[in-house]
Amino acid sequence: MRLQDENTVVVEAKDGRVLWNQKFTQKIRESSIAMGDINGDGMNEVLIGTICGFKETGCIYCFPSSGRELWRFALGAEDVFGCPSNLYQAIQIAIRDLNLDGEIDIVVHGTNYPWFPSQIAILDERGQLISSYWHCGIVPMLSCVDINNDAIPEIVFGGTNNRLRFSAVVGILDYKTIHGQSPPYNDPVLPRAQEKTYIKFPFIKGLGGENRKFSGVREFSYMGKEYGREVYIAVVEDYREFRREFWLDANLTNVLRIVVPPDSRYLWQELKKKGIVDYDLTPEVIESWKEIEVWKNGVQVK
Ligand SMILES: [Ca+2]
Ligand SMILES: [Ca+2]
Ligand SMILES: [Ca+2]
Repeated sequence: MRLQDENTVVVEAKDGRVLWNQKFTQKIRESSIAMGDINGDGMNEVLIGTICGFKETGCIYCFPSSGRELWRFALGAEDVFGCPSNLYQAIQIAIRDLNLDGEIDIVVHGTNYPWFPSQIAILDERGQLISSYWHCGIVPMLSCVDINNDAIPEIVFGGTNNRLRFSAVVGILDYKTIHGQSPPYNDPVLPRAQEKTYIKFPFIKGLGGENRKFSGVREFSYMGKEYGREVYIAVVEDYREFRREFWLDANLTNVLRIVVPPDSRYLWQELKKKGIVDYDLTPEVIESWKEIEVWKNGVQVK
């Protein structure tokens, strides 16, 4: 399966023979096509997510091996976080058995156009919505992995929260917690989500959300053990791709240390020459970035 152009998906047999192709009026991202046996009949289905047009929202389409459309699911909803647009673009599709019942679950991720809510939703094999989580900002990173090695997969996502002053955030959900709204939980309509963990990273004075310079989490991973302690790393990208690596403890509530890679240290000098920052990258400045905010199960714990 591959994208022939930005509107056309081609499905080929193992020998390269074209089985079928499908042209869409809307565009498609490489990350929003997926293939797998979603209904357990031994044959693969193809899932394709589209980018919205100016009037129609993006959809997730399911095609069986015959190439005839089986179902479609329209992304988004009206009026989420008071957003005037109900157009959503498919960003990503992931398939994985999240609740360990032996059946594949479909995770779809879409973002509002041109505004900010993101939708992370689970669909069943017939394209019916099981539940949606609404995030107040873009989510450029999302993966379905067992991040803490307890054999239960999590949905780990990273991005920006517009309602938390455009700060970099990372969130961890599982099958049971894909529901409701993200912090700061101030939408009067949607229920409060119960994220397993949700972290807001502090922005950098001069480069951060106070002047609408977006920060975002770009990577999140389990690093391994250091001195017998479990360590996770979140990579935060600030203005002009200035990067900070946050080393977090096993509970994801404390910053053990912050590493600024050499290329970002060089970039800091450039930003200083241009007058964008007017102070040095001292150990005290880096130490001041350790003040993260953390939510667990819908309650701010730090
Ligand atoms: Ca199938
Ligand atoms: Ca399942
Ligand atoms: Ca897990």
